[in-house]
Amino acid sequence: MSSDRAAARAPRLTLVQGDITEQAVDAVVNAANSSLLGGGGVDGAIHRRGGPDILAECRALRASHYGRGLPTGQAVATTAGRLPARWVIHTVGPVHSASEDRSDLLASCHRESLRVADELGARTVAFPAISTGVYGWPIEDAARIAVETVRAADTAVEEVRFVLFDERAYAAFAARME
Ligand code: AR6
Repeated sequence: MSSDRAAARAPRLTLVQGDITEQAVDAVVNAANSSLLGGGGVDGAIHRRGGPDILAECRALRASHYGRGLPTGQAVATTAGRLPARWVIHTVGPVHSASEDRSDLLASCHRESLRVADELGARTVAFPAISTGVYGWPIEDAARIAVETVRAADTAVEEVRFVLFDERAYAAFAARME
């Protein structure tokens, strides 16, 4: 199937301006880094609000499966601690590069997160604007990749909620979803 056509089981896309740690969904996606051991932005907020259980599970995943860290573009789940969600799906976005096209890796974050969501049986999944903070990806381009990839996904997830922190990011995603 071509990527610009909606998949047979494509999820409903919704948009919220707000904080991803406040979303009552089955799974929230974390814009993590390869270490899985926390950071700033979304990652910092999820670990702060979710509490120490998430970090403990991340450490266990490092020890059992990802001794060298979670590769960019992949995704892995933990429980969600005190967040009003059941799971956190940690994915590692690419750092934006002016000299190299890393769009496939950003698309992969969305595809892999939905694949993990399907493994978990999650039906509602909240995504932040992966790579658009510390990792420097221009918001309009990130919105294009995120919306196209999720629309083309073959998944049992029923709702994908994009949660955008500020007005500009919200506007970029809203424009793409029209
Ligand atoms: N809810 C929703 N969106 C948020 C929140 C929040 N609570 N906080 C920030 N954003 P970033 P990245 C927005 O930097 O670019 C971390 O240190 C933010 O405005 O969180 O993928 C990790 O450990 C931006 O639009 O993720 C990695 O080292 C978007 O979320 C690195 O940053 C993503 O910003 C990952 O960088």
